[in-house]
Amino acid sequence: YPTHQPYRTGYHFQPAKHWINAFPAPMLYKGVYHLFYQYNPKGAKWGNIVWAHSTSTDMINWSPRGYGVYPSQRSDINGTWSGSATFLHNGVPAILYTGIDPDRNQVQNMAVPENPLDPYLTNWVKAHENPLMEPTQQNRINASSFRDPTTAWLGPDSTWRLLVGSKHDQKGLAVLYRSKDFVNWMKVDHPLHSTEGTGMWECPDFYPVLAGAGGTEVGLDTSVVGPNVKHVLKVSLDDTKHDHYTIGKYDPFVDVYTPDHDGLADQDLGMRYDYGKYYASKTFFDWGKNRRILLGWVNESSTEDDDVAKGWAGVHTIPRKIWLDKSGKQLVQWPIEEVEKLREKGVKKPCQELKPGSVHEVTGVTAEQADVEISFGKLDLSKAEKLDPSWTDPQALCTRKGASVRGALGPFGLLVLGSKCMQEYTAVFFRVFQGHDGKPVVLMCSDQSKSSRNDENDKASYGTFVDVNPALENLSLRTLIDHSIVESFGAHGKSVITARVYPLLAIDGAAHLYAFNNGTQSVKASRLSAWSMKKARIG
Ligand code: DQQ
Repeated sequence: YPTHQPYRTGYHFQPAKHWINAFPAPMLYKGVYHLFYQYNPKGAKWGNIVWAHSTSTDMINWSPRGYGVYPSQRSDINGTWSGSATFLHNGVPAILYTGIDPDRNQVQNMAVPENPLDPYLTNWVKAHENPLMEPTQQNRINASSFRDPTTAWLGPDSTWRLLVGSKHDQKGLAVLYRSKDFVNWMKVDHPLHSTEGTGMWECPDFYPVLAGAGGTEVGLDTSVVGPNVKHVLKVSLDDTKHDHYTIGKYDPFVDVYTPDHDGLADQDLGMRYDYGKYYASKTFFDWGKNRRILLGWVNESSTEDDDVAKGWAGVHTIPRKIWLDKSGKQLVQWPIEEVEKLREKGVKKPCQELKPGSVHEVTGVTAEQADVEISFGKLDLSKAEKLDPSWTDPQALCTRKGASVRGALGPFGLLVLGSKCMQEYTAVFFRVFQGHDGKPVVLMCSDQSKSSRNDENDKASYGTFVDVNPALENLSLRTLIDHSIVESFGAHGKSVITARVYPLLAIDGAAHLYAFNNGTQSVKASRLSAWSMKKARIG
């Protein structure tokens, strides 16, 4: 593989080479965090899937541990696909995962640690009862759409429950199973949830969140239920490659999950964790710090030929803490605090006015490997552009109104991975409109259209509306920049957009960072802090 690798990350996890996707069975065990990942040991395209394994004590620096689960028995001989870990009553984790059998059917298997005293969980032993769940004539399960078992949770009847992703025609399904002993699993007649027209549900995730008055960031173990608890159901839509979630009420006595919003629930795909490139995510409860952690996979936006040439594909986002917003209507995500240990040399700018049409370089940090926080002062909404009622699709709006299209209140934000003369840059910004009811509408965009002079890359723009009122509070943006990945958090993590970019000029120490305002109204950058980021150990 080429020695010149301008797109390899400095602090986002990726293995030394080859293809990765999805992070099954994350967990904290005996003080050690475990990261497994779907891995092709033979190349930079998907295939030959095994579980590679790395461990960490901070989820930022990782040590490779060989393979955790790999094809070795009849029920997984053609692949060991995604799955989850569950802590059993003895405190030892069991992994449930999808195996591809000799007939290429998808079946569910179990593996347990060979030595529970080993904090690194180096070797896994497969259950001789495998497969534990399989498609049969009676259960009418689609044998090529039956995968990715969730972490199991315990019901009030001391029985385990779990979900397996599936579909029936185009109806996405979260198939529900129950077991008393974790080995014998019975399919329940009704799925926990299903939605017409959504296609295959990969990597389902189902977990409780605390709905405290005023909001709380405390995470919950997967089996917790109670009056102050809501549940999140996330599914990864194979047809669109996006992770969608709903928040709702789960009744453990009848095993029914009801999403909160009324009306067209059946067609409503719910919200997204991330409005950029982000897929096959998974959460786990970190009992060490009482938080729920979200891990996600970000695929390349380059061509397959480019991936093969550079010898690798796929990176891991910085793990995010995830919790229920105080509105109770959406989740909030924030990079784990441990990433801040990588911050080194930093710059802090005092309150600065960004005049219409201005671009301000932020110097003094390594712009291709940085963490940036900027906050904009309260805005006078009487100056905002009116939102056309037909502009309901934020991604289409970001595509139509990119960073170079002048507005009134915005576009303002950051230009990252920019070249010296601005032939290349990725723009992450806000644009504020006045809605038809007079209320503010905040659009957040990540505009990749100028990110590289190489037009072979997918340079689609991404966007989302942000639930914040910038007349009443500052509008904040944090962006983690790492060579070819740009992770942006709007309004303290209410909206997240991740992008992959491949500049030709803004590499190898030649990347620049700017704050900009391309609106007709001045805005105040009330705070701007930026840090160079140290390299993490990510092998
Ligand atoms: N791909 C895996 C599946 C999962 C999907 C196979 C997510 O288990 O459904 O690598 O990328």
